[in-house]
Amino acid sequence: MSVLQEMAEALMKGKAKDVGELVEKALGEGLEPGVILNEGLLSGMNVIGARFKRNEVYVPEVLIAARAMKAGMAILQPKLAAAGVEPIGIAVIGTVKGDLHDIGKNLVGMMLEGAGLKVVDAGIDVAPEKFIEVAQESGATVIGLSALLTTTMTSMKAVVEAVAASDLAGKVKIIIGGAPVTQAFCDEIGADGYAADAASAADLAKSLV
Ligand code: B1M
Repeated sequence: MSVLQEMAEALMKGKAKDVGELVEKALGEGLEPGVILNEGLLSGMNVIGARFKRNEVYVPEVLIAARAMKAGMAILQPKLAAAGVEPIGIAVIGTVKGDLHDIGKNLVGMMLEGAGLKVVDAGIDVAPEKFIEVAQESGATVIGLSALLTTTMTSMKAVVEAVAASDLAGKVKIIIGGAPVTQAFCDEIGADGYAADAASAADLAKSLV
């Protein structure tokens, strides 16, 4: 098995220490940082994402795989930057105003990172103007909104309207999700996309950037 296959396997099993060591080994073998990212780390994360969508693995497995991904990225990130490998996009994510639920939002953030985006986490209970401020500061190409309460879903509409009225209009795509959110609601408020789960959110963001 190649070092990259070993890395992908270790990531899928959530073996963070092994993933870190295998990234070091791959770099030692002279592999390009971009190749290590795409064919090692992201390849493993893509498999986890697909299995999660098919309900073959659950939230804990995704979280430990994401932790292993982070361990690998901690070593790889400076090499990627030095090699001029850019993230495919920048995503600001947050749970909307009035809503404190963050487990799903965090999972979405990890999957977006796993898909090759830089993720800026705006946190929970985030007001529309805060989303705009963080998106402007970070040069975001995607804003990801999470809501778990029927009462806070309406805050998503406020963000869509605030973005449309700002200088970000036409420059960022807004994606939404969370247990009570639906495609019909997405269409109603004019967001750019809805995803039912974290892996689908990563696919959606990739297709939009
Ligand atoms: Co809350 N809560 N909660 N809660 N809570 C729910 C959501 C609820 C359904 C429970 C129930 O009554 N059966 C209910 C909402 C009812 C409704 O409005 N329809 C509810 C309520 C009412 C409340 C309070 C109002 C309770 C109270 O105080 N009376 C209160 C509200 C506080 C507030 O936010 N202002 C409250 C508080 C809390 C805790 C603080 C105790 C805790 C949150 C802890 C935390 O997040 N750090 C909590 C929890 C844990 C839950 C449940 C049990 C679990 C939510 C969760 O984390 N799921 C939940 C009931 C349930 O779902 N069984 C419930 C796991 C997570 C991985 O899934 O977040 O759905 P989820 O994310 C998924 C997808 O939805 C999607 O991807 C994720 C992974 O696949 N997704 C996106 C999420 N965001 C996305 C964004 C995207 C794309 C996909 O694009 C950007």
